Amino acid sequence: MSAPERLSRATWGALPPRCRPLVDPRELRPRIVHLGIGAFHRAHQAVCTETAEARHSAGWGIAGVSQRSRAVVDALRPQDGLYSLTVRQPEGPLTRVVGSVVEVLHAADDGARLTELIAAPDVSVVTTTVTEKGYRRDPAGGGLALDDPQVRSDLAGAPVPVTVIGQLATGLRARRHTGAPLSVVPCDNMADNGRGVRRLVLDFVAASGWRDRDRLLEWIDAAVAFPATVVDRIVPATTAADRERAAAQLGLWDAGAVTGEPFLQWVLQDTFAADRPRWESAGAQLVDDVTPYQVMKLRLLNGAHSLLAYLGLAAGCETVADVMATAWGEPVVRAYAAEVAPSLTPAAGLDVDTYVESLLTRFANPAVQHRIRQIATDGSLKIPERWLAPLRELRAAGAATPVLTRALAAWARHTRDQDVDDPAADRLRQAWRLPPTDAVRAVLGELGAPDLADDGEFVAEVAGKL
Ligand code: CS2
Repeated sequence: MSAPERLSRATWGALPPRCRPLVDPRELRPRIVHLGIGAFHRAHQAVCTETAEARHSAGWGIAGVSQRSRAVVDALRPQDGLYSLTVRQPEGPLTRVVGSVVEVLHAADDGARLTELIAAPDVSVVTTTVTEKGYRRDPAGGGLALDDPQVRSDLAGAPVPVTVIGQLATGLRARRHTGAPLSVVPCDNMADNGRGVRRLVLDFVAASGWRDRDRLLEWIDAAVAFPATVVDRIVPATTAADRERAAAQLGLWDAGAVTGEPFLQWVLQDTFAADRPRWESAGAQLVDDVTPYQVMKLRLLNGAHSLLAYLGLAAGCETVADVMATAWGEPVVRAYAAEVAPSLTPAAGLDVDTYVESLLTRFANPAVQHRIRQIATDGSLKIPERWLAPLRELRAAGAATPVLTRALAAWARHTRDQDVDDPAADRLRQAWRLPPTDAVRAVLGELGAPDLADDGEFVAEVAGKL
């Protein structure tokens, strides 16, 4: 059999009707710039944007920017931004093409176009999914890491900014001349992500040598909103087998295929500065305060994910569903949730028990094939969001935290025994040259948690569980 043709605007007419996009991409134009066009964006915000557009045609297309990988550009650009999403339902996969991405850029290669787009009045939303490490925060204070080499190089006036915050600041600087308001919408797993990213952008501008920096700071304050969001959909990294399966459904080759679980949640703080797609018609919730949703998602879903990942790797498991199929998988999630639940922010309409039950079902879905190695990456940046906040609050309230302590021990052991994929990998490896208790103190220090690292009793407790 000859290889199938590549998916693109020239070939999509050949798709079976069930696989067609909900919108005609020729009727869209870039009105959203998305920084970080990885699998998560394509399986989440891009899908909600497409659904909203299908219901209220207003031309909402996405210009997606890859930060590092040229592979994403090489996959999507020849396909005119088209790609397929396969929803991994337990009863069988469902594949269709998504039509909302209309332009694909590479941050370093297409820097001028990126700035032009962020400045364009027709663009009124910038969304981001660049992972925790993409923001280059100082782990101790949460401000911009001014000593980070790439931040330094951007601040020194690199012709094309390589950091996301540098790109945003440069784009806003150009936009100020149009006066058009903008909403910057971070979609990463960080508590208070709107305020956090706003601070980083302001830090960057303040530290820049730009002559117009004071006027720019004032304008950002007046015209740029940074709504906080909670995003949720489990999106495993795409494999070669996934691409083969997608091609079999589509009858066309799709180098940009992504997959995801059936569940999707998007909660947004309703503080937009300018026009946006009517995402609520695609199921998004617009609320005054995302905090209760954010805390619940980060501490329960992401926190349990990390716990399953580190315990599961030690036990030789491969996927989340494998861990859930062990005798201890479900009980450990239940024990973790029971311990963390008192630290959640109560809110009308949020039911912790129902949430935990739905997590257990989602984690156990064998069709999802979510590799725990993927979840275990970047632990030094994920753990503070997921475990340390509840740990501190619970300890301050005098509650016992045996599961969280065990979780930290599992992560610490992982940094000792496994090949760690983490920006702090070198320092974590070095730490294990010390005797175990000192090593635990050192790795806790890498989490930006001197309070815990200096607490001898706590360090001994974690070391005792290694
Ligand atoms: C996971 C998340 O990789 C990880 O760290 O915990 O990507 C998780 O799958 C998503 O946040 C689900 O919405």
